Parts: sequence; structure tokens; C-alpha cells
Amino acid sequence: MSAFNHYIDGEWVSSAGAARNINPSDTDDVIGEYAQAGRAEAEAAIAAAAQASGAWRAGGVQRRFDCLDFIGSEILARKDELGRLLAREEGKTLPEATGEVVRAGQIFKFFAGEALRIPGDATASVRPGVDVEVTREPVGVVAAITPWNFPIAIPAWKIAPALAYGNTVVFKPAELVPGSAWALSEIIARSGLPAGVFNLVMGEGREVGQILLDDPRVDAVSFTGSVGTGARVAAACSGRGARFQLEMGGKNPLVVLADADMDAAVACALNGAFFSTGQRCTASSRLIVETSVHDQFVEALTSRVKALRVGHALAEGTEIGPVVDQGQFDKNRRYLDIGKEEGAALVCGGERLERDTPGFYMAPALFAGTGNHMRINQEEIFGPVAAVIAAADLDEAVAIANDTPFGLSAGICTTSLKSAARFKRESRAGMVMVNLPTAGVDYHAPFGGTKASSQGPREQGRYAAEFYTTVKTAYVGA
Ligand code: TXE
Repeated sequence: MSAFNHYIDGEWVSSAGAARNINPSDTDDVIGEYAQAGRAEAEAAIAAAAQASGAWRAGGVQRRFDCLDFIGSEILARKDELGRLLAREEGKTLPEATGEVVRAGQIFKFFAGEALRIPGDATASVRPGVDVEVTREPVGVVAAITPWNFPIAIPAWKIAPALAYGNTVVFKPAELVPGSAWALSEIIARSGLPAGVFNLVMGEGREVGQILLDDPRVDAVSFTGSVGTGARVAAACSGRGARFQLEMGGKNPLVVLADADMDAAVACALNGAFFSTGQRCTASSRLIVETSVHDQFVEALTSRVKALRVGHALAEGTEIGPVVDQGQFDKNRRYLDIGKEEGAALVCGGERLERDTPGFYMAPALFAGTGNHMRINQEEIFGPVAAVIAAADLDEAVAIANDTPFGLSAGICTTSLKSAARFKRESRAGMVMVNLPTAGVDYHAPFGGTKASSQGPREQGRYAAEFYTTVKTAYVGA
């Protein structure tokens, strides 16, 4: 039995199973035992969301605003406590975790306002005496399935727009980070939403997640996670005609041209590749550097990487927290071996580090002398590992940047307006950064990628309406 239960139809509900939430900075630290749902809880949550859907969609936007505004305000007021919990369970540093919590609060505030601004159109008909009105309506029951790397921001950017546009929600967080999900749900539970409008079920993706994908009462699935699971979401949803939105990996290029401010470029690479332990879908994992400054860049970056302070996520001065768990740690190490076997030179890092507490500490790793065709440059590693690729000029750099199955974020460091403009135009990525790290985005602007990185409409900002609403065209005669 667990103190942290599921939230279904306005009640806190226990279940037979529970799972321990372990701190990756200190594996002796158990954050809590979190209930694990089975089929009965998953189906009860779906039934509650389906039952509540009609009244919620018709309930008016003032209530939606009030609930979302309450949630955003409380998250912001409790940012330090929630940031600590997030850092403790996921392993990003306390400042990064607190920043993520603030962002989640801002997202709820933003979508509170959006509930009052649901767009529509009126247009003249080609038939005299007829009016044409285009309105946006809720989709129905939305399942939000989220990954471990942003335990509160990603749930926020799915749940907030779903509710703002009048949908009901079943939220299934990642197995590794139920703590932030539960804390967020506890706030949502007190926000004044009618019973059943929001439901939390914690548990295994293969079991609970799959039930959400397959149930005909779930009208839409918003998913962030791995490419493999994304393919399962797509297959299940398209098979039964449900709407889906997938946010998956990245292999994001950061191009550094010879005319760049070198200190700024190194800082961009350091932040983009290694902050949040490299566990970001927008991480700069491919550093494409113009040959004439290649050696200078590698030398400067190497000394910055070696100086990074890796440690307990809650310790003052830590710059890089631990890897999230043993599985991800092993995966990172496998890719280091693959890189070496492919002929890449490991310039620094990759070793396991001992700290005062038992945790998954890895020295940030940098490869040089790599080719873009290598697996370390084609497959998402999702850890503190980056590779430098030399490029003769902007033409070659753009070609390499685009030569990837992914297309989430792409960056360039240059002082040339012309080169920046060309990169913006020719980059096959959903987000382009000029003189900024590939990671780090605003909460009110659309987020998403091209190719294997994303499917479906963009998340965040007012573009979220594309996924969370359906368009109705009404013709009214005299
Ligand atoms: O992802 P999963 P995991 C990548 C990254 C990482 C790898 C594995 O490379 O090493 O994925 O991470 C739920 N039906 N990214 O195992 O399995 C699952 O419970 C329905 C990149 O955490 O995709 C969780 O809630 N749901 C990514 C969510 O899907 C299912 C961020 C994501 O888990 C399911 C995270 C199923 N059959 C991981 N199976 C990024 N780029 O942002 C699992 N889930």
C-alpha cells in the first residue's frame, strides 16, 4: 500500500501494487512508494474522463480559467519545494529543476488566458443570406503520456491546453518520476475541477499506457518519449481512428562557423550538450565545426567540459547531476564503446565518478574526429555525450546538419547575418537557434520538430489549439 495513490473520478484510489521512487544522486534515498495501476484503475480513469466530458465541454470558459490560474499560481508559490522534489527524483540540478517548475506554473497561467481566447472565424458565404461560422470544440478524452526527463514541464504542457480547450484528461507519467506528477496532480485535485475531468494513473507504460492507447473512449493521445514507443502509439491510434501527437527524439546539430564569437560558441555547446546531463530531446549532440577553427574549438570546449562539476543534484555548486538510472547509464556507456569501435577519438569523460553518495555519476564525454555517418551521430544517446564533426564550410555544415533521421532543433553560431539567414532557411528542423544553445525554449511559442522527431500538430503556445480542438463549420440560413 502506498501513501501516493492514483486520482480517479475526484477520489484518491489505492491499488495492489506500488513502486519505489529512487533518488539517482543517492540510491539509498527512497522518495516514496507510489501506487501502480493495473487494468481496473486505468479503465476506471478512462470511464471517469468519458463521463465528465459532456458537462466540462459545456461548462464555460470562466471556470477553466479559474482552475488553470489556481494551478499555475500554486506551482509558482511552491517552486522551491517542488524544484527540490524534482531534482531529487530526476537528478537535474536544483536551479534547473526550480526553473522547470517555474515554467510549468507559467504554462498553466498562459493556458488559463488561452481558455478565454479560443479562436473562431466568421466568413461571408458564397450564398447570399447564409452565414458561415468556424468554431473550435474540444476533442473529448485526452491521454497524456509523458517521459522522465521533464517530470513537471511536459505534463504541464499537455494537461494545461487539454483542460483549457475543454477536454478531460487521463495522465500517465513516466515510471521513474511519479513524485512530481503526483504533486502536480494533488494541486490540480484542489483547483475546483469537477470530478473526472482530470485523472492520474501511475504505472507501467507497457500495461497502463497500452490500455490508454487501445481504449475507444480515449479520443486523443499526446505522447512524448522514445521513437520505439512513439511508433506503438501511432499504430494503436491510427488503427482505431484516434488523434495522436508524438514528440520523440533529436540528434540536434550546433554549427560553429569560423566567424563566430568563439567564447560564446563554446558556452552554447557546453550548455546545449551537457546541461540537464544531456537528457534533453533538444540537446546539442552533434557539434559541427568549420575546419579552420576546429582545433581551437575542441581545445577550448574540452577544458570547459573537464571543469564541469558533476555531483548530487541538490548540492550547491553542482553543474551536472547524475544520469537518471542504471539503464540509461549502461546505454551511455554502450555508445561510448560503439564510438570508439567506429574510430572516434574520446577526448575526455565517460568514466563513472564516485561521490559521497551512491549515484549514477558520469563524467561528461566529448568525442572528436567523428563522421556524421557513425552511430554515435545518428542515434539518440540521451546522456552527457557529444561529438565534434569537422565541416569545410557552411555548405557542408548545412548538409551534415540535415543528414539525420531527426529534425527537432538546430543551432548556428556565427556573426554573419547572411549565414544565419541561410541556416534558418535551409535547416530541416522544427526549431532553429542563432547564437543560442539548441535547448532552451519559451513556454508560449510552438515546440516540435520534423521527420522522426515529431508527428502531428505542434505543442505549446496558441498552436496547441490545433491538437486539442476540432474545427466545426456551421452554415446558418435566414
Ligand atoms: O521511454 P519510453 P523511456 C528516449 C531516450 C531514452 C529512451 C528510453 O533515448 O534512453 O527513450 O526512455 C510510456 N504504451 N527518450 O523508456 O518507453 C512510458 O511509461 C503506452 C527520449 O523512458 O518511450 C512513459 O510514460 N505508453 C525522449 C512514456 O511512454 C507506453 C524522452 C515514455 O517512455 C508504452 C524520454 C506503451 N506500450 C525518452 N511503453 C525525448 N527525446 O524527449 C512505454 N510507455
